[in-house]
Amino acid sequence: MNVLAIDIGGTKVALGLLQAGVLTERKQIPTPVVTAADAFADEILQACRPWLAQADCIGVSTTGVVTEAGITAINPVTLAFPAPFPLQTALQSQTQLPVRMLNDAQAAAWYEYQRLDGKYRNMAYLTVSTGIGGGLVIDGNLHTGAQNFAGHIGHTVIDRFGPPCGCGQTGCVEATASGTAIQTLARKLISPSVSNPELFDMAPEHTQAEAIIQNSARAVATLCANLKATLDLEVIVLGGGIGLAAGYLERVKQHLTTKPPFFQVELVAAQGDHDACLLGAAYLHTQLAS
Ligand code: BMX
Ligand code: ZN
Repeated sequence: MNVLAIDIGGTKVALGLLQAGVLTERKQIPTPVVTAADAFADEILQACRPWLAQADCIGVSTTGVVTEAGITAINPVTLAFPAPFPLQTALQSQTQLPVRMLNDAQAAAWYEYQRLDGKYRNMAYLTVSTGIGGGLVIDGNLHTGAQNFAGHIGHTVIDRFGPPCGCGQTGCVEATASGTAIQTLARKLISPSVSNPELFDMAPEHTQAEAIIQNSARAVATLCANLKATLDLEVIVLGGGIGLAAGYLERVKQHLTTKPPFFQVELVAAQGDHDACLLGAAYLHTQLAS
């Protein structure tokens, strides 16, 4: 079976064609800035038109909560869709192909769980990227909850005196530790034009750059400890542009070692690397029971 996989983020959309489970084509486009789902679907499909004829189905992973009505941002600052955004219906009617859609971190969690080959039954995938997202596998089942909201751990409050979050709360982990939060701090404290990759490059010789990254890693370690206490997980898989940046995982592990033993949990990098969510989108058709 050939799957057209689509991963929608706040700033970019990754597209891939998987043939017999292997990613044979991949490209990336900026997230279209349109308000109608039909126009959004059209722009995405234009970008992968040559692969479409070969696709038997479409799998979509997206930032935001996915319900039957469409996609709804929890943090509208990172995704400018009117909610609910009926993209699944739009893709279906423009292609006549079966379309499945899930939150990006939930899709990646299920993919990473399969890649762990049955070694664990209880795990979470945690993405530290534009936002902070999560997906949970409990007793071998993807846990999406009553409204598909389960796993939105970026919006658990870590510091009630912390920064305001786009979700409407104050002091969420996402507002403290995400790529967006890191960039905001770095631009305020170091230079108005510094990028996150530059910040990671300069960290070994720049105390303030290192402190900003450590501040994020410390918050993510606390999040991991909270997850361990809530769900008694065996492993947490870390992904996302920040999560996979050089030395980030090691910094989180270091902070986690300061927690009492029951709160510690194994931490590993996503095997799908930067494509965990894209591969998760394809897996919605091949591995996830409907
Ligand atoms: C936000 C939320 C989650 C998402 C997470 C990571 C929105 C638009 N998104 O917490 O649904 O999983 O960000 O998203 O509210 P990413 O775009 O950083 O990968
Ligand atoms: Zn929040």
